[in-house]
Amino acid sequence: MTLTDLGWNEGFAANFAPYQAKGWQPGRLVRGNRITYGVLVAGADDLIEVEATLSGKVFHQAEANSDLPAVGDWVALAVDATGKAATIQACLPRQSCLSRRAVGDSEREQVIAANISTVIVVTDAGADFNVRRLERFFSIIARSGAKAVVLLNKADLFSDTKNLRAARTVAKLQTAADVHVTSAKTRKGLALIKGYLAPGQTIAFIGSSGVGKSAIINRLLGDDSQWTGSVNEITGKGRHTTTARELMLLPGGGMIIDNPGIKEVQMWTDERTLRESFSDIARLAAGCEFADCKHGTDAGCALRAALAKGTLSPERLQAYLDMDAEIKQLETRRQERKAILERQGKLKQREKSKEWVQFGGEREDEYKNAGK
Ligand SMILES: Nc1nc2c(ncn2[C@@H]2O[C@H](COP(=O)(O)OP(=O)(O)OP(=O)(O)O)[C@@H](O)[C@H]2O)c(=O)[nH]1
Ligand SMILES: [Mg+2]
Ligand SMILES: [Zn+2]
Repeated sequence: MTLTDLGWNEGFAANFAPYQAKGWQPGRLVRGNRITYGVLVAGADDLIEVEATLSGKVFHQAEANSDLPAVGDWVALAVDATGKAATIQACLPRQSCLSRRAVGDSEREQVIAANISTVIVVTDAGADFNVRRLERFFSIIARSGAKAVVLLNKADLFSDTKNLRAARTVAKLQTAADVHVTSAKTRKGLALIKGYLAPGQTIAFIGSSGVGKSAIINRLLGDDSQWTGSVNEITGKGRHTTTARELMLLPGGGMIIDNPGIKEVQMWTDERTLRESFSDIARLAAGCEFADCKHGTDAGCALRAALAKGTLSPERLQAYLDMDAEIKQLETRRQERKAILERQGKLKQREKSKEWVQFGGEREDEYKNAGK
């Protein structure tokens, strides 16, 4: 396999040119924990994974968490003379990026995966099914630049009618999304996922914990032992919960990023993406008889007509009507965030240098040497 199989293209190559001149190597980040990172680079005859650390410069220049390298990023690596130690010297501009608000730190953006072509949201027709959550997912996916796909997994647990009804609801929520009914257990629908996996393409899987993201991925990886292995090997009970994000290359080409389940319903979003997620209704509302129609009891309301026809669901209409309140909330949060950032402004530099010492001061030297 080559860098092209990993998704390398002309755009990345153009941005890499100045780093090439420094003798650095391009690589794609496959896992990372902020201390060490796994990066795939071109070896003598195949891709090889090297362990890399972050250069002091990249760390210092990051103004937010989202500026730090994330899984899926293309980076410039300085490999030392031994060929073993590598430092990440720069992160190439992302061609797409899926991000949300960080858990427990609601005001900071967290990158879920970079440079992805497709985002697969896994849910089921049962208790996990939640229209509002799906709308949130659609809005962060719309902002990411990737294609949205929804899997109604665990189809074996529900009736065909129930699966199909859920699928239709999703299709109405987001007409641009592909919707499939799947079962990791019976393999139903799994062959369709391969259609999103051309060489160089990257799929990110997201969805609540326990919906079957890893089970589906294990099937695609051809690792059937993992199906029964969903029982925790150490305690012998419970299931294996994904704790780290990881990019995996599939034997037949294409890449998959598994993610820990998203437990937080509220995600980072902004007014623009929120409005975009309702653009179909906004267009419909343009057909209301009165320009200031409240879509309640007003005569000639196009939305109520659509509701009556069944082409618009009551949940989606309500979400649309709640949108202004939600935008107001977003604005309040944004202002709070600004105030916090300003207050922290003075402390920031001091904290950074403190953090950097904990990080390991020797890296600065590595960076300097590598840069020569
Ligand atoms: N019946 C049935 N069970 C499934 C299916 N897919 C997954 N499961 C089971 O659901 C449980 C959770 O599956 P995982 O693949 O670990 O879920 P996950 O989405 O990766 O969860 P996190 O890693 O916590 O985010 C496991 O016990 C699986 O065996 C399915 O299609 N049908
Ligand atoms: Mg998992
Ligand atoms: Zn109206």
